[in-house]
This record gives sequence, structure tokens and C-alpha cells, in this order.
Amino acid sequence: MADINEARATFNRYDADGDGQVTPDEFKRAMAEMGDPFVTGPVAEAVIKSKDANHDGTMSFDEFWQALQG
Ligand SMILES: [Ca+2]
Ligand SMILES: [Ca+2]
Repeated sequence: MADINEARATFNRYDADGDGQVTPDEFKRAMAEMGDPFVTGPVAEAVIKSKDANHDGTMSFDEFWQALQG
């Protein structure tokens, strides 16, 4: 998924309140809505933390995009 428009659409699906930052809680709820109820709080936190380049506890679109670039 190297298409920035697709990435933006995916990011917006995670970012429930539209503030441009995905919190672990938003990520967990988005995964549950997409049919993956096994992403628990600690798992969601670990996923967000692994992409959280500036360590503010949330994932911005830039951080998400960078993570997609590998
Ligand atoms: Ca948000
Ligand atoms: Ca961040």
C-alpha cells in the first residue's frame, strides 16, 4: 500500500475524532469495527508505539506514512 490516498483513507478510518492523531484506543476500536476483536488495549498500544516516531503516545499521518514506507 504505497498509495498516499489509500493511506490517507485508512488513517482517517482509524482517526475516529478526526484530530489528525490516532490514539491506541482509536486504533483498537477501528480494528474491532473492521472485524478484528482480538486487538486488545496492550496490543493496540504496542502497535501505535512501534510507529510513534516522536514518542507523544499517538500516531500522526506522517508517522503512519513513514511506517508504510518500511
Ligand atoms: Ca484522533
Ligand atoms: Ca507521534
